[in-house]
Amino acid sequence: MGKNLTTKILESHLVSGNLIPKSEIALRIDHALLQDATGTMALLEFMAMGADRVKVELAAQYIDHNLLQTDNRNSDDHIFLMTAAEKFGIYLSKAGNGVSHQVHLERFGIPGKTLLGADSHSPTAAGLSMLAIGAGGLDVAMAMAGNPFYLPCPKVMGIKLVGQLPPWVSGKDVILEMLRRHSVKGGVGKIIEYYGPGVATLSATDRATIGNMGAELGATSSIFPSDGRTKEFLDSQGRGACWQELSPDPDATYDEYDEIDLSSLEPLIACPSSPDKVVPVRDVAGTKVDQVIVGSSVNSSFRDLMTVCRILDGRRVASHLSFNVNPGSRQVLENVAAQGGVMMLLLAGAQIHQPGCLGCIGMGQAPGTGQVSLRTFPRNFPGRSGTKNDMVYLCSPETAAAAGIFGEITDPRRLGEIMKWPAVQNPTKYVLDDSSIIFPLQETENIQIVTGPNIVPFPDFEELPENLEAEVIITLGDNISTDTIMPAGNKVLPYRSNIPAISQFVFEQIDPEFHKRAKEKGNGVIIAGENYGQGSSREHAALAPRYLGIRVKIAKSFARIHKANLINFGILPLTFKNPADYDTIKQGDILTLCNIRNLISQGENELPVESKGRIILTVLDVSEKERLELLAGGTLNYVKKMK
Ligand code: MIC
Repeated sequence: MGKNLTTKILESHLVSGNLIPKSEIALRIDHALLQDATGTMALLEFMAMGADRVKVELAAQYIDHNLLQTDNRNSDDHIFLMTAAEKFGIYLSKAGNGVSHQVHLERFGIPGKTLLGADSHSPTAAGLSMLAIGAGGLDVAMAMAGNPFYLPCPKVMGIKLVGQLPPWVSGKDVILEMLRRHSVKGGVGKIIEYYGPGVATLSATDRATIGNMGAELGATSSIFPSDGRTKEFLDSQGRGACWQELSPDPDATYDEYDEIDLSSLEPLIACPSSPDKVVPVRDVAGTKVDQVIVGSSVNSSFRDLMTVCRILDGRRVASHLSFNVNPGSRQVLENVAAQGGVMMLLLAGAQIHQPGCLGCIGMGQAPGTGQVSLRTFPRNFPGRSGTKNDMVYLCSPETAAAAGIFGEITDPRRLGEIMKWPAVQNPTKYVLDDSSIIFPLQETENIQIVTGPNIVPFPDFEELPENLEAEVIITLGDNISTDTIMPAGNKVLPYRSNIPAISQFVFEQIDPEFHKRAKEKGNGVIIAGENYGQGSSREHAALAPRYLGIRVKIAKSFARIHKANLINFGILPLTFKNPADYDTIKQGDILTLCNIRNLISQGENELPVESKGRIILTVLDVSEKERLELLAGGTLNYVKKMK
């Protein structure tokens, strides 16, 4: 039986375990990726482990999220990151150099390597055939210190691509089609491998778009073969020597199958406020648009931006809307400029912002009340833009540009009536500029790490008690994202290195009293529905609730990264054995868990929870190692104990 590409890469990096879906495996990690919003905490954790030099082949710290310097806090964090990166042997990409995913693709990505990134969109590196996985900062810190990455072995979902995308349809429409078919939880526990004759029709950057938003399917990762198109991209970056061919065996098999005929796709759009509320653009055509943003975490490559430039060339955006461009990297901006694109955008009335995440993480660019915003971003969870009851749609650069011109949601194929399809290709040789990357030094003994007043030491957590009586602090529905649990945005992000301060914002959008209630009660429980904690990798969505006294979360199911983060900070991630029990628990109920240390250390999978005189059975689906971490009150405690 032939092997798929995922299995080949997993096998070549397997440190322990067997490739049996759901069983725990440990993988050797080649590259580590940190961004500033998660990197400060990850580096504090790295230091708390006593580590002094990164042990992966390459670690890169990007400054791309906290770009607004409204007071000392983001700047303090950035100085900390720069000095810590210098000390520990980490590449540092300065503010303004671009979004981690785009820059990593351009300057560092290597086919066949593994990457662990403290950002859920790390699988953008699928565009270069890397097996890239998003994880909490602590897991990335552990990997940087030389430990393998532990995860439940995923299934492999094979997506056969046939045909070729028609004009005005691009990579974003492929991943939106995946989300339309499989939903925000369709990829949980899976790596999505694209194969088949259609793959060769997609450029590395189109593949990167598809890989990036595999995170929205809940997938562990996504992967494409490494072929001539991969080589073409590496050659254009002056890095052709890194290329190697990688493909599944001709008779490879997959755990699950689906097929997309690229030629049958049409422009798609995700409606407010979930990436899987996907419909054809024509279904919502005519909706007035107030704001358009192209770029950020995804669809910020040269092809994406230059496509928009060519569409806008010689035209003006509708006078009532604001049209924004967030380049993925300085390199993208320089190359777009070299081909005249900047003038096309300026003359069309677009606003050009510095390369970075910006509005994608609510760092500015919030839409006005009741305004419709069309973005090429990866996610549109409620309130993520920074505006209450926001109406954010996700679409391709082509659809964004069409809305810019017509002032309303428009099927971009309508542009064919006024212009020729630009069919933009990535350059065969990019203008290269690494002036904003600080390379690691060998001699680092005299380097002092600067910890400004915004860097607050990591809190101490107690180990798990034998018996726990805890109150239900909140009950929630399905698909609660980490944006709801631990909001981002320019007000909250500067506290990512200050857990006491950031914890005041937990559930702020839906329950501003949550943090006070939780703190008052001492021990707390959160009850939730399916796919709890979908979205970002931010460990603060576990760390801050733990700081507020949350010891247990009982859900119908969990998203992968959030569940791992809960374990890392000693919160029990339990699921209902009988999902109907979810309806019997109300806010304010007192739940009792007896003898839990004993049960967990004995390897028990079912934990009884007493509620109102009744026993509810919950399931603890974790590995042996995770049991020890939970008992210790979290992974850091466990690591210290093992020393
Ligand atoms: C996101 O898109 O939500 C982010 C911002 O990139 C996050 C990381 C974070 O919260 O810092 C992610 O996806 O992991």
